[in-house]
Amino acid sequence: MTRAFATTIVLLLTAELCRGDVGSCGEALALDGNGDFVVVPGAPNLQNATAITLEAWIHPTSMQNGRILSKGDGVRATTDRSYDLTYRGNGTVELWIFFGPQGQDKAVVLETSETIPVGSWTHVAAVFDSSAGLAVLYINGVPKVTKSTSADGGSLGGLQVRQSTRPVTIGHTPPWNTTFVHGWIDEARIWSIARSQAEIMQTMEKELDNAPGLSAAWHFNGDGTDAAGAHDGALQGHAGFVTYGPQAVSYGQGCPGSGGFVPDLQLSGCPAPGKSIELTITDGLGGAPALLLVGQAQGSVDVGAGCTLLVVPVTLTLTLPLSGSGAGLGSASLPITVPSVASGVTATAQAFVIDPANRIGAAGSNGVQLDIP
Ligand SMILES: [Ca+2]
Ligand SMILES: [Ca+2]
Repeated sequence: MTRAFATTIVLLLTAELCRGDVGSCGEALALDGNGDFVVVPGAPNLQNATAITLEAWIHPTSMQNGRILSKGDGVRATTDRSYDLTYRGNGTVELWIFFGPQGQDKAVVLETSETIPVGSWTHVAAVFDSSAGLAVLYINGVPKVTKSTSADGGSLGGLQVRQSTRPVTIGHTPPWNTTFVHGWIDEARIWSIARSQAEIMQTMEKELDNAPGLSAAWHFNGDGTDAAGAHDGALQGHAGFVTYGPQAVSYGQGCPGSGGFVPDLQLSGCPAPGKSIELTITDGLGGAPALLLVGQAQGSVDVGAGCTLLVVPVTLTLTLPLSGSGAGLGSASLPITVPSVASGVTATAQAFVIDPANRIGAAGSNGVQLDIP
């Protein structure tokens, strides 16, 4: 498997580095299921009457009834409500949309038969399109429930989403204490358009700052800021943030070359199958070649002059030219798409920069270990 990973590294040397990691790696809103949520002041483009799309990633810690995205008082079909995207204590997902003025008993309810898992990420999306007369509930980009009629049997065509006076709330609908999400939410978005399945799938794993029809996008990367507009969220209770996904770890000691500089090796990105990572060497001798050693376990073999081989066994050696010139000014980056066949693999890497200032003819970097889930 490691040899397959190494071979694929060679094949993908020129792979484009893309950012598309939400749901695999990142930072998310963390809610403890009791009093924690985010509140966003209401605005017309958070409840567009004729077309709306709601999206979020949800990672329940335990399964209890939880409101992912809602706008309204959560009372009845006739009260001050626009919509609720929610899941039940049994894990089924529901979309409720309310139509017309308050007092009118007009709603559509979509409920999945399948359930979302505890302890892993699921993408949920809900679309209402008045002109098409359709409401669709998606799980991981796949339409699961589609309806063309409201609960009273009338057509959805031409209906208008009720304009609630309430804020948008993420992770809860106040004041109901049985609606707190216990888990993590990432990349919640509200659109003023009805997005297609293709559009949902194209962007579900990406962070979006701006796009036509995008009213709000909460990345939850350490705060409740809306990246798309002015709909910043305020954290309530003990709402906080969590970093999720696999992380590469640095280990061992490098050894110096020209000017006493020790090359540094770092891995950034999202080290999960199908995702993009980047290995970067810095602080080497500019203009010199670097040998990147790839292996499957940490090693500690004294190779002299204070240098240690940190990768054992070496299954692949790549040569990377360092840019720049002069001691400590050389750097190089290697973008890699992690292949799906690498799932479950441990990979290690170390760089040696060819450098006559060291008695063994090279300066060594620290090691990097990556455990691919
Ligand atoms: Ca995030
Ligand atoms: Ca709490």
